[in-house]
Amino acid sequence: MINLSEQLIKDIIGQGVDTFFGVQGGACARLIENIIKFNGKFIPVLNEQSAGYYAHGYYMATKKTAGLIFTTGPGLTNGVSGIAACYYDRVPLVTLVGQVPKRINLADLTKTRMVGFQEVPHLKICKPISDEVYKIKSIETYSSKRNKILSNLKSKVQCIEILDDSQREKLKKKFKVFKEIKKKENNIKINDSIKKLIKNSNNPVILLGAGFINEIDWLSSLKDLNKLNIKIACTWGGQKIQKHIDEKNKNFIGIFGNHNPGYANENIKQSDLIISLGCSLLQHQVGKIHDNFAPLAKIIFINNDKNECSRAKIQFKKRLINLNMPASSFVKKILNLRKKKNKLLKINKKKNILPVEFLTNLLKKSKKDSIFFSDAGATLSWTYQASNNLKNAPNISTAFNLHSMGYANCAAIGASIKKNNVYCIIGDGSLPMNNQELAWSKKYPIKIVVINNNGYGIIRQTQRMFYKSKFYGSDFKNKKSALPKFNLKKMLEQYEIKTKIINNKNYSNDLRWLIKSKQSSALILNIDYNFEVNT
Ligand SMILES: Cc1ncc(C[n+]2csc(CCOP(=O)(O)OP(=O)(O)O)c2C)c(N)n1
Repeated sequence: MINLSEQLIKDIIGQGVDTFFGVQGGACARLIENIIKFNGKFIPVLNEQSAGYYAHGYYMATKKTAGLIFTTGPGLTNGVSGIAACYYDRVPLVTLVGQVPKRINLADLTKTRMVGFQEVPHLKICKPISDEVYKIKSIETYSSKRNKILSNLKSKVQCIEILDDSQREKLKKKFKVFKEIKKKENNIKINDSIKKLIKNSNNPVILLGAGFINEIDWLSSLKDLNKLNIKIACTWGGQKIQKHIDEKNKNFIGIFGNHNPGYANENIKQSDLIISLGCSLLQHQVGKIHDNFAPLAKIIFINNDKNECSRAKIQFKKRLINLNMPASSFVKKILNLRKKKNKLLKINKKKNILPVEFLTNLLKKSKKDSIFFSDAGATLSWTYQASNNLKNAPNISTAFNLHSMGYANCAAIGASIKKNNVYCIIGDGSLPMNNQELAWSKKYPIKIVVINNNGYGIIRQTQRMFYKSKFYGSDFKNKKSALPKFNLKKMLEQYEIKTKIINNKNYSNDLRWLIKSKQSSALILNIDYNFEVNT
């Protein structure tokens, strides 16, 4: 008979979760042995923090859940940011963490800090950043949780702690083959007042978010929405719809949000009805003051998560109607409602600064089906502004909600395990955060663009606005608190990444070189220290 750790891994791999990221350790070595035994893949990352970012990128590129494997104590505590990145973006994930054996797993019981070596309360730490947490301390506990764990693999962020001695427990009888239970279709009715709002509004805008594109049938919903003849904008999390927009489609007005000044935001300001499909309408989308977002509009808020529905109601009060249902069911019920023509606004296009112009060209010229990951700070906003310059830009992902530095190079490598032409766009401030992972870029090639403005550009922008330009800890020259100097080119070349530096606007040859490169390559774009993101 097999033991419990073998059963757990066999079950998870059996459900198609066959790729795991993590770092070795005494309490998880057995789990890793079993991953290999059952033909899964274990990719040993170099710092647990990046494991969740790899899994995030892997999911963004493939829509497949990955697993994380951590040892007790520092293994798990290091891994927290990566788990959080997945949790806040609803990227399904299963984290497996070892724990000391039962007889010394006593810190909780004795109300002391630690009894076993590296005994840390993993589940207490992970509970707020997971949909579900489980302590597996016997065959019985696994047996009672097994259906739930396996049913949730494709949709939830789960953390499973398994005690060292339970991993070794031998099964006395075989588990039954797991069968997934199908969820019931949601059948909420759309009442007449909602239909009337849609029929009679003069200037409606549909907003599509990550929740919309996470639904299986989102492409057919998008086709249906085009028949409605209503303007469509997307959030950063819904950016993937851009690739599916016809060049001639006038209804698509671009990406909206706090860092995306332009056409979509202007239209939303004047709209009298917002139909939000799978968006969260959180601060980075609507700003800090809810009354200022689409001030003239009623809001129909469609979301799969009932807690998000109640939260949005509290924030937008009377003018928001919430419906807890999938976007696709809502779309089916409102087809053929609108005959009115759209009012399209005219606005003057702003001139692009160098990073936005460069990134626009990169997105435009990159090969079809390229996948982009952008990191944090001004670099991220400029990436989205570049994508907003194009009608059908390629897919761009980021750690949308956690916004963690050092995400994009890890996520890009995670995606490169299965896909070609994967790009990482990252600031010079963020590259050092997880640069050790670049060691993997030899096996899993990525194309890197470093936007170099000598430090943390977006932080200096905040410091300029609110702290009288004291750039403590955000550049390399402040006398009282400067960042330590490092050499970007050498950092990249240390990992055998071919690297070129761009100092001016004549970058077209270098851009072509990056797009064509087969092995990992990088361009460092040196830009003005003072460039800002206009909001
Ligand atoms: C892990 C983490 N630490 C700190 C921050 C706060 N933060 C946001 S952007 C940023 C600076 C990013 O600098 P860089 O990557 O060079 O981008 P730039 O703004 O210069 O384009 C900092 C420190 C963060 N988002 N994530």
